[in-house]
Amino acid sequence: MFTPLRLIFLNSKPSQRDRRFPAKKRSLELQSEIGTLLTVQQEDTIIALATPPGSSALALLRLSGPLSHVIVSELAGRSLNSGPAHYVKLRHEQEILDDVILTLWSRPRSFTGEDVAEISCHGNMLIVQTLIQAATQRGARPARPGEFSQRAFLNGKMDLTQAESVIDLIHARSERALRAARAMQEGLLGQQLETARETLLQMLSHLEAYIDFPEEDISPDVGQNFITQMEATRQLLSRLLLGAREGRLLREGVSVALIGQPNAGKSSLMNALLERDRSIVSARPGTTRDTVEEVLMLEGIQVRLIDTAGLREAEDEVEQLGLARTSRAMATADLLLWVSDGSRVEEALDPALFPPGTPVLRCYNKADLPLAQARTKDALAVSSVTGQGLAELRQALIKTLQLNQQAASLDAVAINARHQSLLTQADLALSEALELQHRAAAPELVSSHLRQALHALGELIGQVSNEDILDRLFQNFCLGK
Ligand SMILES: Nc1nc2c(ncn2[C@@H]2O[C@H](COP(=O)(O)OP(=O)(O)O)[C@@H](O)[C@H]2O)c(=O)[nH]1
Ligand SMILES: [Mg+2]
Repeated sequence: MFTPLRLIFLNSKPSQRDRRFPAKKRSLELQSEIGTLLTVQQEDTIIALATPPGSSALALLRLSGPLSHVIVSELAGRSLNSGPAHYVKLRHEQEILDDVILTLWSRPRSFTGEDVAEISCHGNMLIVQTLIQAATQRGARPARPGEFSQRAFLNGKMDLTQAESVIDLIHARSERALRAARAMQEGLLGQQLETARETLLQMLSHLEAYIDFPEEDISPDVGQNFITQMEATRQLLSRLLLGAREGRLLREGVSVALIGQPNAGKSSLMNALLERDRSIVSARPGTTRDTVEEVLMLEGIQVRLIDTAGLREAEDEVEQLGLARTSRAMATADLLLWVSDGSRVEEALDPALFPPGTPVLRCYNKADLPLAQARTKDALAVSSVTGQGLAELRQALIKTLQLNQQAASLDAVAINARHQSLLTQADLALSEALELQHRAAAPELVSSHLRQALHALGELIGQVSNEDILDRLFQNFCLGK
């Protein structure tokens, strides 16, 4: 649950030091200055289809805003308040639109914190469109993508990290990804950040109290206390940053480019790994001209397999374009899967072609045929035809890409790129504050870095932010969420 700073400060017991210094007063000023919560009253009533478009047994329409109960009451022909689900016939211009189940929530006890109505109708897009039309004629407007979650955030129903987890939850393609999204939804990241913010805010208020009353020197034990608290907070931030790799793996996955001579069996191997025919296989060299991408799930992580054109002198323009794409795929891949035809003596690839630092996994295909070339150590023998060696190849991919490595810390939440960048900013500012405190620098200098750290953390949970950034963030959501 989202805890506004206000509550934290009213609940925290004043310490000895608070009575000696006017830090308490300063801290109240600070939290209103730094932790201003955006409270934008939403006037509009919005409507959107929350289920995927198309024919289905049921479709769910969601309305949020001051008119939502009025609109559904008008369509139902009787006054409805919140309470158990209502089975009603909705009418528009004297005609029955559909018989539906209506569920109503009154503000502030709803997902968005506003009056909400959900219409569960038959899953026909004509019905859905007419219902949306009927609602817009009565004052609602179509919602923008992510607008329901944005309102939930603006009304203090969740912090920004929890709102972001809604997208993760919807797009999770594995149990591992679901678990991570749930942890974020539970507010695991927000709670830890709140702890860090609270510590920093208390330090900052003490420091600024000293600044306002310079006759009181900072005693050495208070200075040492600051150092301990800053170090503890830095440790917390470092632990959270450990979740960046897991977050990137879960959201972006990894990419593997299959490379090698034409006819080595790259396309066949890709199909065999995917267990379906995705890429065109042909005995004629140079068949694969474009890069073909498909996702293979390994350890709950999306592994994007990219089948490339063979690496050889291009004979025509199309093949040349294919080769340019191969180079691009190689440059961005997390791993190169080098496929050779073990049944033929073929020219080895020039390792100078490989981008430095990218791991290369080598395998000899066509192991069902007699071996014609000496295999390098560590290379795997596989056959796309018989399936020999494929299980080992999957294991080698998991191992080389470190897909089964659990997050290094138990409380590391799978953070996203936005979280990572702001956490890094906060950590940097804090390390500078710590350095200054060690040197017993002027409190003004320390406090300015503490402020920067606080600002970054506030932006992370959405306590300090501007509307543009928020709009952009929520636009990545789907409609009806
Ligand atoms: N015997 C045998 N033939 C294979 C195997 N893998 C691919 N081939 C054949 O090798 C030829 C080239 O395969 P393809 O996947 O198109 O190679 P690419 O050019 O590297 O993509 C085709 O005739 C495939 O049927 C294999 O494991 N065993
Ligand atoms: Mg091919």
